[in-house]
Amino acid sequence: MSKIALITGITGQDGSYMTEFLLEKGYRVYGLIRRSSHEPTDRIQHLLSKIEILDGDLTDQSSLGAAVQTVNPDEIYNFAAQSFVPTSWNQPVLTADVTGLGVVRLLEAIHKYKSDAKLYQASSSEMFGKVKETPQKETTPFYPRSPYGVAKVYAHYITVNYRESYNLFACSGIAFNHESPRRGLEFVSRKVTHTAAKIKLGHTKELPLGNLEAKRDWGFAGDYVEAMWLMLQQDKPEDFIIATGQAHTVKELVQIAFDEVGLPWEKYVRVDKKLFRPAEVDHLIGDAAKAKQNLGWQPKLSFEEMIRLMVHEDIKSLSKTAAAAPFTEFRIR
Ligand code: NAP
Ligand code: G4F
Repeated sequence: MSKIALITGITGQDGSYMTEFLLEKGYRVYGLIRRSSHEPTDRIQHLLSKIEILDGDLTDQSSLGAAVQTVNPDEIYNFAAQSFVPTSWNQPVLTADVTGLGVVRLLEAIHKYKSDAKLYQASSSEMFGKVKETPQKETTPFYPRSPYGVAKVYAHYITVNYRESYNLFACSGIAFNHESPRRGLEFVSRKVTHTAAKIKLGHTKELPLGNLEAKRDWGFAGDYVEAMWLMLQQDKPEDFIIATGQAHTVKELVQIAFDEVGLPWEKYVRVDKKLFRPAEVDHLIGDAAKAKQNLGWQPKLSFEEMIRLMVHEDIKSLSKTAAAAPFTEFRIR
């Protein structure tokens, strides 16, 4: 019998990679999608005929209860969140509601309707914020630096609490930044690769950025979903760091992307103070020794390979779009 998985945030980056991963393993996959006035399924268009979609929202208790009852899942992957850190200063209450309280709503639904389902909660290295220890481990204390980070700390501890209170198989992956050609355009990796590709194709002339000195431990989303799945295949629920163990600055990211398009980055990058954050997370680097030892997991794609791949994919897709429908500037002229 096929296992059944319910994925929240299935339209996002991780949701799309996890769907592919689980379908390959023979799972029946259900995805929860919130109501939208437009079609949000571009990342999973190629998978729609193989999965089932339910309406639901992390801010709505009844829709989560109904989804868990309808699907009766063996495994639940909770990727849904307001996941962009700068937005969390503009919309702190919404971020707390979706990214924080949304998790207790989901835990309540599981506790009530399917208490033997296994839950993966998408915790974040952003919880370490102003870091207390380097590299960060499962035991490193949290010091979040954004409303998003604070909401994720709540989500993390409420997951631990439901595990300890009700014996749920609920665990968190404390994932460090992970990227891919499907990454949202607002995150720095994709902003850089997409804009470098646009500059190469002559569609734009500059790349405004914030703090070039911030360091992150960037991995590939396609590698990270395997670690998340492995966590739910263990005998007991535990939390794990998911990271590469290597950190790079935003400037290094820029240098690789512009090297891939064969252009000098200094000519195009403009530092814009408006893109600096009210409180920055300067340096994140994870120690994934526990995941390596207990799950037998390790990342495969290197940072440099991933950035070059992202640039390549951006050039490919931008060239296709341009060929299909010339840019407005063209048509006006
Ligand atoms: P993402 O691309 O931003 O996807 C977020 C998903 O959440 C989208 O499918 C979005 O739906 C959905 N969503 C937002 N608000 C919702 C609501 N109220 N109800 C239901 N669904 C809602 O994020 P990602 O990069 O895949 O990350 C997945 C998860 O891992 C997130 O929880 C994120 O915070 C966490 N995380 C990510 C990283 C990383 O580096 N990528 C690292 C650590 C932790 P729409 O398509 O309708 O917007
Ligand atoms: O790509 P970012 O926006 O990712 P950030 O803030 O680290 O958050 C991501 O990773 C977290 C895991 O630690 C996730 F939980 C979260 O959901 C999200 O996926 O920014 C990375 C760094 C920051 O230090 C930022 O200040 O890049 C710096 N940066 C410099 N210029 C910029 C820019 N970030 C963005 N988004 N845009 C810029 O122009």
